[in-house]
Amino acid sequence: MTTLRVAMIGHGFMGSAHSVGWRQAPRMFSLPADVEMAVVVGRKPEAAAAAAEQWGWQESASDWREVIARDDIDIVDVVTPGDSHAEIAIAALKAGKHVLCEKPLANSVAEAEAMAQAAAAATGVRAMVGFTYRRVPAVTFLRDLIAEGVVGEIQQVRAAYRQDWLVDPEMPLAWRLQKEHAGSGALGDIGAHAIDTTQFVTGLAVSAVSGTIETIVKQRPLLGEGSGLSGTAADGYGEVTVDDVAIFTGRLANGALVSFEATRFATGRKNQLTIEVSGTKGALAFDLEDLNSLQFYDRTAPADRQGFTKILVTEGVHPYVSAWWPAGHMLGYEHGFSHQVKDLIEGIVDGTDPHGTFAEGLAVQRVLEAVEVSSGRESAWVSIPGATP
Ligand code: 4PW
Repeated sequence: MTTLRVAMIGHGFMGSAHSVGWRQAPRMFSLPADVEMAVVVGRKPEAAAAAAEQWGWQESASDWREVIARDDIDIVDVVTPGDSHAEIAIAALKAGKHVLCEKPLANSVAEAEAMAQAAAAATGVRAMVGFTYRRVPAVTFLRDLIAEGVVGEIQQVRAAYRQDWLVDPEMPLAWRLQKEHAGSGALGDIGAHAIDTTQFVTGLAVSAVSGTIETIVKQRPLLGEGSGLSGTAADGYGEVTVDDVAIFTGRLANGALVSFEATRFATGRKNQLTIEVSGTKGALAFDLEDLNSLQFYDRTAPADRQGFTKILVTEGVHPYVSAWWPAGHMLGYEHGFSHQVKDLIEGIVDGTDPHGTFAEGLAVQRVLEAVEVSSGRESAWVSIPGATP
């Protein structure tokens, strides 16, 4: 059996999540290739060595260019902030490596276009963007049910990603709050998931948007030590240069309307991605805070038996589930990262692109940019006489 050796560039919060995926997938699924966690790369040698030790990477390094040039590396996994995705992913594709890149694909449409072109031009090489929630079994199953026609014609969608980690005005200025590193704020970091999930489960592209983005807390303490979605403050304050909240309307290719919300100010909502798809025959809803289930409403059921019912997506017949525990046992956030690895390895061996292609990442990037363009146009607001502040 072929052995595929992985280099992971970056090792923050997403690096930990990806490491779990690389470690677990070959143990839980029978993959068509062996996978080796070869090297983890980080700018600070000591931190990269600690990450290698913690997650079981064979070695660590500090220069991603040297690692990408190595003949013994087959897959490059990019888990750095968005400002380096394009440079690393394009270099890796040109070097003939398969690439898994965290979302959003890039910090701009221009970068995402260059990445999609590089992926299309790289023959025999797979490129995948890490929209991990596609591979939560309930979300994959939701997509399958819609494709089967259980909701009929889609007439309306509600999609939201809500977190609350920025409600505290003293939460420091992490890289996710700096445009030069993150590209955008709630919009690109979590709104990208809401957009991608909508396009993925409905099979319909978002064709137009109208919306508003806003920064609620405009200055924050400078970051001392930081990791993931938390950090400690250093002296002084700095400018928040991204949005905290994005609220927008989208139109799908079939004409249906979508209400989107992406916010880090939803007090009490810790990490809630929700989607509800309403159609002529029924409706389906998913909530990441209850990720082992779907809600299904069947309009064709007898009138005296109608109402949303809960489907537990924990059985061997559901996507990905049979590889894990006996039926009825729950899965969590981290399993999506293993499912992502499974699909990528199978795609590499089959020579087919797993879903979540760079072209799909580019499609999301175009929607993100359109929301920012729309938000910049004051004409989108119509004032109410007598109510204007
Ligand atoms: O991709 C997203 C992250 O950047 C995640 O899925 C959730 O929001 C958790 O962290 C952020």
